[in-house]
Amino acid sequence: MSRLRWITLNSSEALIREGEDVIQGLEQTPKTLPCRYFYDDRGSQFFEQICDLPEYYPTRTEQSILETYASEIAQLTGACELVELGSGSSRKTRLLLEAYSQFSDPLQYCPIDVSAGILKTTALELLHQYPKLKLCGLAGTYEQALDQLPPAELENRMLIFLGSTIGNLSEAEYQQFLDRVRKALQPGEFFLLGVDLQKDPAILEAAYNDAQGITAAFNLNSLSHLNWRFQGNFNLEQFDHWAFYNTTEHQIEMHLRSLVTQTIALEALAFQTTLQAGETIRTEISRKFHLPALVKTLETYAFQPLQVWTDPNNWFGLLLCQRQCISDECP
Ligand code: AVJ
Repeated sequence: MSRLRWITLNSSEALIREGEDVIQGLEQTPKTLPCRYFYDDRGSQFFEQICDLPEYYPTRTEQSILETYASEIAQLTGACELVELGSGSSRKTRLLLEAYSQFSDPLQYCPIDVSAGILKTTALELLHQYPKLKLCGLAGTYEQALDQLPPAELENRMLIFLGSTIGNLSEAEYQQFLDRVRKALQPGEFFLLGVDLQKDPAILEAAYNDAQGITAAFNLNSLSHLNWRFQGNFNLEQFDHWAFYNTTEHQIEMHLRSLVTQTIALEALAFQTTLQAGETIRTEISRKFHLPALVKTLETYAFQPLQVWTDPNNWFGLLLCQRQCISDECP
């Protein structure tokens, strides 16, 4: 029997809606773009480079927390199927796979990512590395994946969402997301969440304005992606990367600033809009969390935090939660 299964969730209906959210974002004031357009195959490669930058502390900090506590996490949950949202190269998840391979045979892992390219490369690598591993790769968005999660093959499962990607959601999207996760999981199942914490703005701003300009290239690449995908005419030389910490909202904002007044067309969407010189498109927010407030919110969505881990600087948090019963779910 094959150890690898693929599920592609990109329905044609979803593709149409994706184009619509580009238009919707560009019609707003200020203009915005959904940040998942960063993650085409090239963008995912840029992101991998970001993770290794000296200024970008989140990846290595979360990695160090996982190095210390992966086996404790596995002990707390016992054998379970691992489902990961936004798995990318699964580099941090390998620590969990190591820890769970002591309990689980077969070891069941479902990586989910919008970038089918990185998903495939990673899946093949992992199968080679872990002989006990059974993989079920899902190419699609978080919304699609959570709504259409295949039934668990093992008795228990843990949904993994690392890298503080939850910080990319606006307050409303964040609430909707937690509600979806609650519905996707059975009482007793686990949710492992990694979040970037509030800290000195200088450290935050450096992390999104690296000296080598990789974050800028990553930001600009979303325009190349739109050009390719929707026959756009963005000229990357007419835009600058701009990232800063918004202290009121506790979030990093990444923008692309138009250097000239220009009209942008996305031919495949029959859409055009004008950007003034100096006008920006906000391409990402990255919210920074306050642990006690986050714990309260999770509790209101029926997630009981079992354990919260941080690094010695308190820069990053990792929370293991268990889905509780609500109302009449449990006898
Ligand atoms: C891993 C998606 C959460 O917001 O820090 C890195 C993406 N953007 N540098 C983040 C990102 C700019 C990253 N996420």
